[in-house]
Amino acid sequence: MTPLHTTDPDIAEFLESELERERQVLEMIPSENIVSRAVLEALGSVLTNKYSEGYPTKRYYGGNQFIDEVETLARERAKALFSAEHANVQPYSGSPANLAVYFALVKPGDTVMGMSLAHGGHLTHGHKVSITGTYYNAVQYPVGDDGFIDYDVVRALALEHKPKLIFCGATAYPRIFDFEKFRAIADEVNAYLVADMAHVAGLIAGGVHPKPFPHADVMTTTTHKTLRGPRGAMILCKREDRLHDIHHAGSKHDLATLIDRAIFPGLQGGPHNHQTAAIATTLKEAAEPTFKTYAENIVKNAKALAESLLNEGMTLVSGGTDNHLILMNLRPQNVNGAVIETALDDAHITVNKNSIPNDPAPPMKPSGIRIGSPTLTTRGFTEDDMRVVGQLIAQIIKAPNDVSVRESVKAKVAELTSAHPIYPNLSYL
Ligand code: DSN
Repeated sequence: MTPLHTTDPDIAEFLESELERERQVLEMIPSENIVSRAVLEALGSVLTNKYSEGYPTKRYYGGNQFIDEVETLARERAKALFSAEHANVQPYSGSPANLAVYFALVKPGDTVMGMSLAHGGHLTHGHKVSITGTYYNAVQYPVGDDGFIDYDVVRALALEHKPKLIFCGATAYPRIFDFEKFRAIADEVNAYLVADMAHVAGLIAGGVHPKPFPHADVMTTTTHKTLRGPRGAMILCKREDRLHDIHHAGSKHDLATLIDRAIFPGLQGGPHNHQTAAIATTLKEAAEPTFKTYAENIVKNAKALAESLLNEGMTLVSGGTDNHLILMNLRPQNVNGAVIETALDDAHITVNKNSIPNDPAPPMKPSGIRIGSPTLTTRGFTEDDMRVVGQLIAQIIKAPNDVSVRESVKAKVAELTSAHPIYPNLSYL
């Protein structure tokens, strides 16, 4: 039982450096978070030692009595939290989870529809370089000129192309999804409705974003974003395949079985049991009343940040936010997102460059940045703190090459991070 810092001091050093980096920066990438000590413990556990291909009580390996308990608990907690009839907690991450849904529900060459990556969607919603845009006939819907989903446009595209599967969900969309409207469109063309809620799963769990069920057939989500768990994913679904006679006539499987079989043996081998345990712990934390407060604060903080940026003269896609993220249009400042990402990084504020809808600039030098509130909210930042953060970000945007501005922002960041410390007793050395 030699400790890491003795066995592999190089890696221990890198872990310590990353821990220090996380302590010192304002981490504002909206898809990131800071997990609890309990989640870290479950993730770093002996469960990584075990093979358990299959599902609880139906495994291809012996010795799975405790793994079965862990996975069953994770599934039950997921179902309860998201009002789902069935849960699969084995997807390694979000992209395989989405791929399994395609594999379960449609055939190569079938028409599918999702939000365009360039308008805030995800690669796996049918982008042309993704397997999902290569093996399937993927139709992509945009957002309207106001930055909001235009449900009339989504409907018109659906009626024109008749997709068998419609994805809703996004990675850079600051507004609420209307599942009822999506379902009405899906019903008109007999399509399955899949809600990829990776970004807002924690907001759904905390009651500050509508739930996809009962409108969606399937919900996918990663577990490491607003839900504040380990890297991983889940697929939640209805049990019944309501379109069985139209799309799966002859199959003896219900929807839940189609999904389970798509994950294993369709796409994956042995589940990552340490990840499953950490997901179970995450779901327990997310069911606590304190998590509801956390989710409310994520949205309040994002709104306070948006307000502060607007006061500084910044331009936000859709004019603001209803959730945990802000998509800023930097074109009026005549600077690209890559330059600002680097300048903010140097000032210890971490964001990511991002395309804006109808962006004339290329993806590596896009016209926007994406900023989120989940991590700072975990650290205990208040709305007042977020207003200060908005001013700091604006100072950098207004003078990206000014070294003295950068140094003064960095000093203010150090004050804010010391006022809201993380992992006080953790060390890898
Ligand atoms: N890469 C994730 C994000 O940052 O939004 C989406 O998968």
